Amino acid sequence: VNLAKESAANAAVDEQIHNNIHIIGVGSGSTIVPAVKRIAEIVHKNNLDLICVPTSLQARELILSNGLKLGSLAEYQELDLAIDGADEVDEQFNCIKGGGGCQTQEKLVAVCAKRFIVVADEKKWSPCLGTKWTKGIPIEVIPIAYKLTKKEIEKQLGGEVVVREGTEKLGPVLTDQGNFILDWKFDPLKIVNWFDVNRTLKLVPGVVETGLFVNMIYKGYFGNSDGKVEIRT
Ligand code: DER
Repeated sequence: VNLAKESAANAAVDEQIHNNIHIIGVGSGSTIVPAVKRIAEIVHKNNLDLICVPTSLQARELILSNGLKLGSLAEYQELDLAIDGADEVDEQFNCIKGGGGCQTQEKLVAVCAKRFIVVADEKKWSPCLGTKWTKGIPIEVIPIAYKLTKKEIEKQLGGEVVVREGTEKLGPVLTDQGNFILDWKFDPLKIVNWFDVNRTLKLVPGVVETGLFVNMIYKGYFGNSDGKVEIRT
């Protein structure tokens, strides 16, 4: 059991899930696992009417295996809440997501939610993006464009772009949408404005979505290894 993740997840769910919440987005990763477990406990105990929209195949499985009602973005475009993990969050609430390669559906669900909240180990809280999460910004690109997007991003923003390779499968990782992922390794000290960086990335032809969640977080729940939770808004 990871007490930091579990305490963050429980604090968020206990505060956010009640009978006025009917449709929620469910994120991806490891911290969302205790969150969904806690949601299921509350839903089953209080017989709440809750529909869960997934952000990945993993989230879909989590929803089903916890006996929760599954919804889709095709049916619901206005969610009451979305809960997800994060790879790094800075003091301006700029956030890197996509460590698990699900940032495209995660961002779609997050923008549909009235409130987007993140649950994470306190270690994800950072003075400057790129100093805690050093694997780069995940960027989903269509497969035929992976070389030209790599070149264009490096030309416009510097740094180094690496295609994310599978571990137990040869070749590039495929996202739930069947695309590739580029990880853009940048110099943290050179970035002035993450909104501008994200806009530049999104305008590169072939880019589908970035793992930069700028100015999207309503509230963050950060758990410590002693089980204490820092809540930040
Ligand atoms: O890949 C993702 O976006 C995940 O949500 C990630 O940001 C958090 O994963 P973790 O809860 O396993 O740290």
